[in-house]
Amino acid sequence: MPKILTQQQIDTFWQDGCVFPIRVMPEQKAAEIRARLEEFEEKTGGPLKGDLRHKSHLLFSWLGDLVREEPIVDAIEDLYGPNLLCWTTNFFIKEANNPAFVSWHQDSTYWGLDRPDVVTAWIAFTPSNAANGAMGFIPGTHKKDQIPHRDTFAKNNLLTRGQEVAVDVDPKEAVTIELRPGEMSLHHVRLVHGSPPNPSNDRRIGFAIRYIPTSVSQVAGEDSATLVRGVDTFHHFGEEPRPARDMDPAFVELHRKITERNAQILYRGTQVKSYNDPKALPDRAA
Ligand SMILES: O=C(O)CCC(=O)C(=O)O
Repeated sequence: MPKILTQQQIDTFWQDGCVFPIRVMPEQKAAEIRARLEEFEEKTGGPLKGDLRHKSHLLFSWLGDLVREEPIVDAIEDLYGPNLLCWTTNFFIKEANNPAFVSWHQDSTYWGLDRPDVVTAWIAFTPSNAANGAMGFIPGTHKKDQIPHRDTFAKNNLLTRGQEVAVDVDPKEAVTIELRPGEMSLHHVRLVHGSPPNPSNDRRIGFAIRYIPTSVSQVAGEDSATLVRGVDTFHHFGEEPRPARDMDPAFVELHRKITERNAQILYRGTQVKSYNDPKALPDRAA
């Protein structure tokens, strides 16, 4: 018996590789989360940058809470069972009237995980729609194997390497994921997806939480993850603690070490050494 998704939503996920919209919090709560983010950005002089966009659930207690939020984790359990890790999180922030975009890609390309049992909960903190650069996907592409990608390092691409699938994608086949604040979409790690720039007058803010069952392992280096439900009898990942307050110096240091190691996995084979490397754009996401 599923915990929160309907059987139809579960079937849609496995058939299309994506299911949406799923409300996981009231709009008001999403607005409060946005306000907390923007309060921090105001205090620190501008949009969240570099490694602060990654694994941010280790820096901010309200994101540490979010990755464990019951409706979100219930939905993941409906797809991948009761023992779950949050492998990473990434902010995808597109500023107003900004050329930042995400090329067509499969998430699995550089993540180094041993099998494609990974699902992203993409939570909208603002509306995300055709007018402000919402994500789109090509239904059914998650059933393909790993597709070759080319790295472009294109200036405005939000992906670490500006990677894109090395095959033609017909944009007419794409489905746009329209979300209200507080709704989420769930997408499979092999799904071909991407998003255009945001020409609107407000920011588009999404927070991607990557979940895996505890049996998945990392094959490209040492790695850590956050247990969000059940038990981890595999111990493939180092265990990450939960922050009790924002920007706790001990967590800031731990986060620095973890994201540096994580960047080495994602950027392996390139000249880039960390998310804060000048060769990596400061707003690069995943
Ligand atoms: O936020 C976007 O537009 C793209 C997000 C994405 O590629 C992802 O979450 O894997």
